[in-house]
Amino acid sequence: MSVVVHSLIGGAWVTGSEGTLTDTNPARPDEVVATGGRAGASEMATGVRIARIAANDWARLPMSERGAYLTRAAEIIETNADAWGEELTREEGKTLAEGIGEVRRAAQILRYYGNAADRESGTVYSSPRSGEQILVTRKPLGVVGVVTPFNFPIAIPAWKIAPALVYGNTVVWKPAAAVPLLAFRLAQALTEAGLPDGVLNMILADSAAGEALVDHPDLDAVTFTGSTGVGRRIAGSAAARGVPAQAEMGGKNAAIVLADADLELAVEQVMLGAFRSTGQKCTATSRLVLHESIAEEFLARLTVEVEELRVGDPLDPDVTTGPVVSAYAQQTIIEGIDRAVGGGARVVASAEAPESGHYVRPTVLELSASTELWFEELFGPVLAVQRAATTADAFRLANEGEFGLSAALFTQDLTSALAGIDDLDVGILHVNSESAGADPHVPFGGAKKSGYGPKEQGDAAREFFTHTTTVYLRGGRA
Ligand code: UN1
Repeated sequence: MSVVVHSLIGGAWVTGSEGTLTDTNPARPDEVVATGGRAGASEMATGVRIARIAANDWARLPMSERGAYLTRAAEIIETNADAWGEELTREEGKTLAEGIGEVRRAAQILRYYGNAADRESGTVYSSPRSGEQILVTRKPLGVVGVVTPFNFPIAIPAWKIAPALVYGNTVVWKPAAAVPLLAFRLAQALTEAGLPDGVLNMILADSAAGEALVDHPDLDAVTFTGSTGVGRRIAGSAAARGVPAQAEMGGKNAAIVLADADLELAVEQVMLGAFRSTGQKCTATSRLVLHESIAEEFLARLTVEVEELRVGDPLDPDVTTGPVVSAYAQQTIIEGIDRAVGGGARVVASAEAPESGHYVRPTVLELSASTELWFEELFGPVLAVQRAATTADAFRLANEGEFGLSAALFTQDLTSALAGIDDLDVGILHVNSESAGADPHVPFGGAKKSGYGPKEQGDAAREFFTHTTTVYLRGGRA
């Protein structure tokens, strides 16, 4: 039951002109989940032109009316959560519970931005002159290019597109080539919600056409989530044209378990952080720093849990861990594990995985020094461990490397928690919970080289998707 998907350009469903797109199931690579036409650079240019035409009327609608489209789309998404969640699982590979959960999360994100008009949308300052007030009002940027990754096929698009739209921008969106079906579903939901033609243009294309989009001279801003290399290139291209860019890139997120931690809780949360979604989250736990006094016991408990992981078809409700997204990802991750083992890493634990399908054995590796696996993001179910003699040492190990997206600190001691808040150089810190997860109303994004430009979500999204006009307002001669 393969679905035919289309791009959305100017309110019309369009079959891309650059050949065929085939969306397969990473658990069963010969199963086709969706097919359609692949678009190219010329469709990107058309999308930008149409988004520009639509921008003026859209920006002039009251924010509450723009938000109402998002709220209606949220209802449509929620109604279809089970069916679309299953489709998500079939094209991306996360478990069915996570697939359905992600679709619901997208609805929640749309609902949050749907209510943006109920929240503060500018600031009033007092003036040093009588008879005057100073207002800071917010205005849309114009046309925004949106480029999204495979690993959250509907939630990440929702958290970029919803704020872009509600703050009055029009959008040209290139979803990841691996997940066209959920992109089509989100575009369908917004279209069925009555979104005016041309406000959202969703173009199914490969990365070459994506480059044509992000380099397009008529975009007013670009927002991207994905690999570090691509993010930096997009940021450079946007900077050269003088337009803002937001890039959410790599992570190598540490869980730090201190001597006094609740080990049962920490093991449970590290398992979730490292292996849910098969480790394919930029916020996944890929490093583990253990205080040496609890390291043996922690690894023994962790090993029991890892060996109980059930890797297989993510539609099977007993399965805990699905495939990775592609044969290429599978090969890259396995090579990363092999290189670490070749370099002396000790295999602490691993789980069985099926032969056919893009599976990787979930693996925990202990390193004796900060070697490649401590720094390189593999984006799979691989956890690198080191031990630390002191809390300060643990924080130092966690801070190594160029990334600083999220961390999880396990301690019951308030002094240590406060020290972690001060010393851990990350954009998101979880104290006694796993490193992944994000609520729509609070800032999301990384420190160091994990993020470029303003953060996402909540008020941070408003910062990125608007510019301000400072108004010195007087009634006339004072
Ligand atoms: C989450 O942790 O639930 O690409 C969200 C990613 C992140 C989103 C993580 N931008 O994995």
